[in-house]
Order: sequence, then C-alpha cells, then structure tokens
Amino acid sequence: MEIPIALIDALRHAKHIAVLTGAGVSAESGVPTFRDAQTGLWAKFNPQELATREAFARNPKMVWEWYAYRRELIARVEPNAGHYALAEMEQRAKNFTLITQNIDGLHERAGSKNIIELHGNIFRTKCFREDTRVSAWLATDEIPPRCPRCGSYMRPDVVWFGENLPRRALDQALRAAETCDVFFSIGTSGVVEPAASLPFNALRSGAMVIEVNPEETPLSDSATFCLRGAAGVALTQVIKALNSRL
Ligand code: BJW
Repeated sequence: MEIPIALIDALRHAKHIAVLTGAGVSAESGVPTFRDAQTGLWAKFNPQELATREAFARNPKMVWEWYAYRRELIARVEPNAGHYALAEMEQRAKNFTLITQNIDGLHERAGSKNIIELHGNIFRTKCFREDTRVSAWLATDEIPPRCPRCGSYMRPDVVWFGENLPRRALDQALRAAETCDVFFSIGTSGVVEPAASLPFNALRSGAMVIEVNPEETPLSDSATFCLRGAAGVALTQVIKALNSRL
C-alpha cells in the first residue's frame, strides 16, 4: 500500500494527532464489527435493535446474555497490529488523543495511554435505574444480576442508541478534533452520531483527515487521503514509513 509522503510529513510535524477508531480496528483480532455482530445464536437479531434501553426493558435477560457472549469473546482475543501501531504512534507524537467508539478495551491492552472511550466499556457494569457503576455483587443465578443498592437490574456500562454519551468524554473528543492538525478515522462506518461528525469538525478546523477503511464511507469524498485496506496493514505501513529516514 502506498503511503502518501505528504501524510508522513504532516505526522512528523504535527503538534497534535487525533484518532477516531471503530469496530473495524478490532476486526483483525477476531471481534466481529458492530454491524456484523450477529453470529451463531445471535444471527437472527439485529444489533441495532438490541443496543437500546427499550430492548433491555423488554427483555433484560436476552440483552444481558448478548453482552455476556460478546464479553467472553473479547476476553479471549488479543490486540492486533493496528492497535499496536497506534500505541507506537502515540509514543512518537508530541500530543496524541485516541478517541474510540469501541467498548472492548483492546487499545489499552496494546499500550495506548490517552484514550477517550465514547461508548463505554463492556467490562464495566452499572445500575439500569440509578446509572451508577457497580463493581461487585453477590453471586446469583438471576440474569441479569441485581444492583446491590437498589435491587434494580444491572446492565453493561455502554452507550445505547438514544442515550447521551459521557459528557466529559464527548467534550474532550470535540476539543481534540478541533485542535489537532492530523485526524485519522479508522475502521468506522461513520454512521453513528455524534462520533461520525468528529472528522468533519476536524476538517472544518483545518486538519488533514485520513480515512483507513477497506470500504467507502460517508467521509471518503471529504477526506484528505483514504488508505483502502485493513487497519493492521495500513497502520503498520504508516509506522514503517515514519521510521524510514527518507
Ligand atoms: C475495517 C476492517 C479492518 C472492517 N480495518 N476497517 C444525528 C443525526 C441522526 C441520528 C442521530 C443524531 N444524533 C444522535 C442520533 C441517534 C443515534 C444515531 O447516530 N443513529 C444513527 C444510526 C442514525 N445516536 C445516538 O443515539 C447516540 N446518542 C446521542 O447522540 O444522544 C443524544 C441524542 C439522542 C437521540 C436523538 C438525538 C440526540 C448514541 C450512540 C451510541 C452507539 N452505541 C453503539 C453500541 C455500543 C454498545 C455495543 O457495542 O453493543 O456503539 S451502536 C454501535 O455503532 C457501537 C459502535 O461503537 C457504533 C459505531 O459503529 P462502528 O464502530 O462504525 O462499526 P460498524 O460495524 O458500523 O463499521 C465497521 C467498519 O469497519 C466498516 O466501515 C468496515 O468497512 C470497517 N472494517 N474491517 C479497517 N480490518
């Protein structure tokens, strides 16, 4: 894959690099992308219809079990070359912000430090009624387990459709998009707001915007460069080009 020289130049001189990642970054680790998350047992369900408060209120056991299945799958996989390349890019950068829509914690496991989790984390649990984090509860056969404080059901600490993103995380992401000089949008279909608007905010603020995705997205026509390929391959090439003396 050809990496544009202008991109490597911009990365070398950047004061602030911001990166938005989506499910495609974890695909090479074996985590199905969000819109492909219907394998096996779950093939007959639409993830877009499971990731809502309404779905949980209607059928808490089914939604809890869908997340338990995904949590177990994620716990068994490892970060891939794309995650490691981003951790390396952060080490080389003056200022680096990694904004992720992923709930799988793989960026942290790969060594990334300055991470903003826009859509929460599947390994945390919170109370459905009170919205407070719960880290320990008595063993029970009940599914989902109950909040030890109020007795309501517990749920994964992720952001469902129709819910607000964590305020601080969103503010930090907006600030990073508006102040960076290079912005990467990697492995995201770019259809879920407000994350989908971040690369456009960066463009409006004058940043170079690079898309990394094997498929076209609503960002493709506006991006400064599109690297058409898998994140692990493309980002490894970017690091290789950065490391070369030319
Ligand atoms: C590779 C690859 C490889 C494959 N390498 N790439 C404004 C306008 C219209 C609608 C709205 C709006 N503002 C809000 C909304 C409503 C809604 C929304 O955006 N709906 C759209 C679907 C239309 N947004 C919300 O509800 C958000 N809340 C909000 O804004 O609150 C205020 C508000 C509420 C209501 C109305 C108005 C305002 C919350 C969004 C929460 C999203 N939550 C989820 C679930 C998290 C938990 C879970 O995982 O179960 O987050 S949904 C799901 O989508 C998940 C993802 O993080 C997110 C994005 O998906 P992503 O990462 O892009 O994955 P995919 O699968 O879509 O794409 C994968 C890509 O990878 C593809 O492009 C592949 O080609 C590529 N790929 N292999 C690189 N190897």
